[in-house]
Amino acid sequence: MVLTLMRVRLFPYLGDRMAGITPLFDNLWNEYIIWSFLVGGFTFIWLYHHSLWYKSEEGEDWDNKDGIEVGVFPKHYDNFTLEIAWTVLPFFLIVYLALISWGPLDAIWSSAEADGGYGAECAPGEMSNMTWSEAEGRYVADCYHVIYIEAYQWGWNFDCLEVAVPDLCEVGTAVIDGTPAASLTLKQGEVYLAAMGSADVTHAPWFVSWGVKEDVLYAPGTMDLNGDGLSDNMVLTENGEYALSGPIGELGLTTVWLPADNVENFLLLCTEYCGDNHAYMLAQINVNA
Ligand SMILES: [Cu+2]
Repeated sequence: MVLTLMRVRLFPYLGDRMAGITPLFDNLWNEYIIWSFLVGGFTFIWLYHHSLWYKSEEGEDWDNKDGIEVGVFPKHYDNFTLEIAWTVLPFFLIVYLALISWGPLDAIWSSAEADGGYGAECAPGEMSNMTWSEAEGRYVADCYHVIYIEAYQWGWNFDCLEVAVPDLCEVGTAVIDGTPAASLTLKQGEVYLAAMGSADVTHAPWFVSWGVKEDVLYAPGTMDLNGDGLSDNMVLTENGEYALSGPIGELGLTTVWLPADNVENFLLLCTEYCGDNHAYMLAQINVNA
């Protein structure tokens, strides 16, 4: 409880600095840092105190109560209470840290069921109106937009699916360090659920600024077996837009929440080693106002 208060008081600004679902992770990070300082400080003060305190001066006649002798193992002391203490106390600390780590993990995992506090899928033209909920410690929204991301060796294809308003989602190309790459432009204050499939091996997009990563697995629907010139994961609707050809789970797609909270441009990198050009498998993400 004290630490929770410390965390809130000492690092209130850190929570807002990073984006998306990361305030949860920022708080966790801060708490880990505090514990690292406490445990590290205690250990090193103890170590240096004992190293400096329990030493004899040069030429001093010292009382060799440990019977220290070159080549002989020093006399062994045993303090059962101390041993129990330094076994049990760190054990409680580790259990406690494991428990608080559960919260953010749960926030990620719940995304697969699309129940992350962002309501239902937006109707055509409807806006997410994403806001920060102090009570829940996370972003909440009225609704979310579904987009599609296909990974391949070695690049990314984006599709805005039925998010027809160009402001809300636009796919293009960018030149990154002289190399052409795909770009995805989203709108600030909107929440997106990306359904993702790989055309070959496992990839993992890392939305660098948002601190969000998720695996993308091979999905058979990334191929064009029905010969309509499209990845089988998508169908052409009457409005001339593409839609997913089935429920996300049935297509074998993974999902990730993308809450676009700041106006910024940043890179999307692959973080699952996927072959020779893995390091150059990037894309540009733009968030416009
Ligand atoms: Cu990759």
